[in-house]
Amino acid sequence: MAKRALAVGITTAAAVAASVVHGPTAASAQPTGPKFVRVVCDARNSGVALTGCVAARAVRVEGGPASGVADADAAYEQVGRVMDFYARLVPGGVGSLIGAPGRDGSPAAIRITVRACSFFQACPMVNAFWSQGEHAMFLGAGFSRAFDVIAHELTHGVTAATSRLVYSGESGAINESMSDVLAELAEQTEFGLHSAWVMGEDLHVPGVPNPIRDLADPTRPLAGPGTGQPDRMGSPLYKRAKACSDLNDYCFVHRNSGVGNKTAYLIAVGGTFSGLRIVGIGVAKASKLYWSVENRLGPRASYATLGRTLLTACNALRRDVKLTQRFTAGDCATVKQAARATGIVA
Ligand SMILES: [Ca+2]
Ligand SMILES: [Zn+2]
Repeated sequence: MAKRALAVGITTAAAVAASVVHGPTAASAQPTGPKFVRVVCDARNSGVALTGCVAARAVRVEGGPASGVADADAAYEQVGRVMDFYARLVPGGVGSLIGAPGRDGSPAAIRITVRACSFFQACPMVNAFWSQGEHAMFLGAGFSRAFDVIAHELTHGVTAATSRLVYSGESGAINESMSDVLAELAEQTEFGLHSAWVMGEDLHVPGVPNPIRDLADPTRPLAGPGTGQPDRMGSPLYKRAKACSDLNDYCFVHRNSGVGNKTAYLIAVGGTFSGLRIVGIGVAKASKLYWSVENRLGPRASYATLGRTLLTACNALRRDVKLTQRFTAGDCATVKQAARATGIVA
């Protein structure tokens, strides 16, 4: 169990089961006031059931005083910054999309349990995951420090309420990639370019690779020999299996996400890859592009679908005259070159 967690990075089967069973929440109408409230609970590494993080049991609630629990206060701040990022992309943000619906039009709750342990892993839990069924994030001890990990988990909530990418096979790899890509775009938007396109660089938890994944060069074997990710279709690192289950990480979703990650890196930053020279469109435009893609993809998308959708989304953004940074033909040429370089567009 622990081995799987280390090999695959930041999510668990529990999160998947919850999102598949319960599905996304319909957005609730919230005409005024804040669109979400944060509710932070502390499981103190005690292995409590992963339910019931409500205000009465919380160590910190929206607008309330700091808890004094470092993990709880860090998570509160980090989730706020992730929500800020999404509020830049979509009017009103994503609180009503991913949060537990409040009563009588009160704001949706984003529930975060820190120092959490699950039935699937020992305490302290060396992982983090999102449960769409609970509208809640669960962070093992120390995981609150990593903004990109928190943004990754919260983006699973966004994905479950938008594209609903099935967490298995190629659509599962794209689901994972959307979490990495939007997390990294969020981190660079909120904190600048310090993080160099890697996931989990602020994690200092024994047994967890630092970083966990590299979007600029997914092929780096960060968790030990043989753990590199494919950076293009046709890579020998792309892993396939006949049947997908939790035993093979749902057909290697954390492995094959490398193709999507590399594509996004080339789109945003650029570089020379597969003999093609690509001029990046930057973090701001890439964020708009991936938000649009997240809303255009369907549950069974393949990498070929992602390639087509990136082009469609870019061309639609070109026609959007309200954008402060207009998309150009050159931007969409970049998107196409990047997608060709990783082989998701012919
Ligand atoms: Ca990062
Ligand atoms: Zn994930």
